[in-house]
Amino acid sequence: MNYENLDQILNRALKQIDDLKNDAPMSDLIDIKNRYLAKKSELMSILATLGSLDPKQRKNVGQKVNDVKRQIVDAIDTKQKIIEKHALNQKLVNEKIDISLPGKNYISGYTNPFFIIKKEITNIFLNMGYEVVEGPEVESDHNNFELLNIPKDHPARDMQDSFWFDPNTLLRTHTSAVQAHAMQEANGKPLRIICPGKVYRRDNDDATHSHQFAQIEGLLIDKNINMGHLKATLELFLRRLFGQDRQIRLRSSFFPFTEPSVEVDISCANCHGKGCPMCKGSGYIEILGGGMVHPNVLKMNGYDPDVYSGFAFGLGIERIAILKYGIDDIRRIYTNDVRFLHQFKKSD
Ligand code: FA5
Repeated sequence: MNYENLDQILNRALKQIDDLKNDAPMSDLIDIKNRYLAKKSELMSILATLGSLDPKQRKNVGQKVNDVKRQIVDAIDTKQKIIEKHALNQKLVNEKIDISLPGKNYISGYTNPFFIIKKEITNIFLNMGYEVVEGPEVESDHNNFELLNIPKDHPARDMQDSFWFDPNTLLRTHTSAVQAHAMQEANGKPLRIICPGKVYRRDNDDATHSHQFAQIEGLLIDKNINMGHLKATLELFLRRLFGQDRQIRLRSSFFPFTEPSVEVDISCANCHGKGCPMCKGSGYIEILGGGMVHPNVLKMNGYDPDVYSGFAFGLGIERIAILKYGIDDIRRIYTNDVRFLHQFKKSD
């Protein structure tokens, strides 16, 4: 074996490595590496012939080949670092950030007034010792109407036309439907719950009506409960929500599941009961319905009406939001326009 050959290989390899420009693609360096160090390269084929040499020659040639190989490997490593460093510097120059440019102004969302009011109402009742209970939105006719003392063909059904799946299944028309579930689960024991949730009615959408809206039902059952408890509870609730100076007024009304039944009005924030355009001259604004749980409802749901009595009430969350924030159209609550939501930043 001729050492000159090996020197030639080394010189050629070092020159090719050296000639590579700093911005050369890494694949060019890999090509050189394959050319000189791959199994079938000239240098490696010499290694393969070592076995046929006599021992002395084998040792000398072996050392020389390894020496050439190490020098080529070192040169490739050094070049690789140079190419990588160059590429990184190039990247840093190209991706330089001009921090003097104005930033992007992202508009963040704000809590919808619906959720602000729902949370406020829920917290008021939680503080009064009520528990939050939920029920299904797809209900049976039995729970939505019959167990609430609204038998088939009762005219009160007309006020709450709904979306039916079949003659016995519908989207619930009010959260009062949760009453039956809760009472039967309580198994004749005292009960103090609120039930927030979506309800559905075939109402035409306008500024104050939506075909899908949300209610909160309240239900309290215990011994010796009377109208005074209902009035005091609602007064406390409405004053906490709207302010201590607000007066409430109970007007007699009708719901098949409460007897007596009431509509509850709150004194107008604008005129404090004197009468103004906002309250259409009456001084009061209607806010919710309620009453004493009808003995039939107690009986049908497992309570002895001679021992237990209770009150119930139901309110529309969106309507309360409209009143509290002076919103002109219920549909604004559903469309999530950022310009509308932006006004509720402080309440967030
Ligand atoms: C009821 O739904 C009774 N279940 C409430 C009740 C519960 C009475 C327990 C007695 C005892 P009413 O149909 O009035 O009642 O509806 C209650 C509230 O829901 C209304 O005061 C109003 O705020 C709201 N509401 C009714 N219809 C709509 C609608 N289409 N869009 C938005 N809110 C509505």
